[in-house]
Amino acid sequence: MKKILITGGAGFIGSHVVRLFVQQYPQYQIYNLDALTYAGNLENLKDIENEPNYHFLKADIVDESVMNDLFSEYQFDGVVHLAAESHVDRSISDPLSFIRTNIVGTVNLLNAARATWNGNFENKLFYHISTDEVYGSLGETGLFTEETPYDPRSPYSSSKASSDHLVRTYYHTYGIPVVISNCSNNYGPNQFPEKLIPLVINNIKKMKPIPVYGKGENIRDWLFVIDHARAIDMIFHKGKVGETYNIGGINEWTNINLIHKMCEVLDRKLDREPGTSASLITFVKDRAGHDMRYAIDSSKLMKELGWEPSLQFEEGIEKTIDWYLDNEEWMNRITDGSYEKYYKDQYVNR
Ligand code: NAD
Ligand code: TDX
Repeated sequence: MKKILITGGAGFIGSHVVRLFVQQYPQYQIYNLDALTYAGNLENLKDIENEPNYHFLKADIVDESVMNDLFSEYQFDGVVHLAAESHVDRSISDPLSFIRTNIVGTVNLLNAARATWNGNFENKLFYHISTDEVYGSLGETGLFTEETPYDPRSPYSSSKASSDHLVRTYYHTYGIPVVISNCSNNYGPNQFPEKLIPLVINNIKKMKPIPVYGKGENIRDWLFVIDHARAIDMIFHKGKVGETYNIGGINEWTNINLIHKMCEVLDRKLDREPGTSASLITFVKDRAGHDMRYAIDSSKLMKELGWEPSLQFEEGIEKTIDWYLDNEEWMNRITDGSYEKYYKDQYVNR
């Protein structure tokens, strides 16, 4: 029986990965390890929390001795590592917490796996989940491939790039079986409303200004979160040890076009006059060091493992908007006092 540790499983992407693994692999024991920071929310997993193969461990990956103890107690065979500080704007105001969790936390997990596996790597795997932001920023043309040199520009992306390098180092130096994937921007249910898409939905619903950084011309490549979770499943089971796989949506949008698209859908769904939501668009000071364009070439993953996105964006964004409109209580519970303080510091007081 396989024991799989999934870190960060109470967060946005992690909750979809935990659900998929718990439901698809009843023969595995799934351990969701999460510190439950502001971004972690066990409500995201309510529907599967009583499954016999699901277990929750509240722990902080920055705590070295706790990581060693947990590995030695549970003897995990596989790790899917998603726990991270994930928001670029927060990394600009507080870089050190990103260094701690994303770099030190990842090394703590690698060390604990190394000590526990003790040179016996049969059927063992350390799978590190990363981002396309490690590659830096693209001009008008071209795509990030697995060979694109790293050029991170924010404290967040530097901390993720550093963790990617360390994971590869543990493969080359200590022989730990590792695999890495770098994915583009995700969207879908359960995403914390500090990120663009849920923030726009929430603000339109409440008739609050929609803050657009700079001119809104920056481009992101959006992928539905369940298609990312499906890719993670495939890479975990069929990926080649030591390899890296890029995952993307083949779906580039300028921020301003994406926001206009969402305004149209929300005017229709909320029965408002066309143009009501767009009137909330407010251009604000640009993000420091704002990367211009991300776009991913996923052809390696498509050719070698047979992955492709299952959802067209038109359908994915409708589904996502419906989910947020149907789950008002979820949004109200997480946009509490600490969210309001973050929001004011970010958009009102700056
Ligand atoms: P998220 O912020 O929604 O969730 C992160 C989770 O990690 C939370 O549950 C949080 O409680 C937990 N966590 C944070 N610090 C921890 C610590 N010290 N110890 C234990 N748990 C801790 O993030 P997300 O958007 O779901 O991203 C998950 C992973 O995917 C991250 O590694 C991120 O870099 C990567 N990624 C995200 C995207 C995206 O678009 N969101 C795209 C590509 C890659
Ligand atoms: O209020 C906003 N206004 C705005 O114009 C916010 C929150 C964002 N933006 C812009 C900045 C970006 O160009 O929208 C774009 C998307 O911003 P985010 O949702 O913050 O995502 P991004 O910075 O692209 O990073 C995301 O994708 C890669 C995730 O947060 C990362 O964890 C992931 O690695």
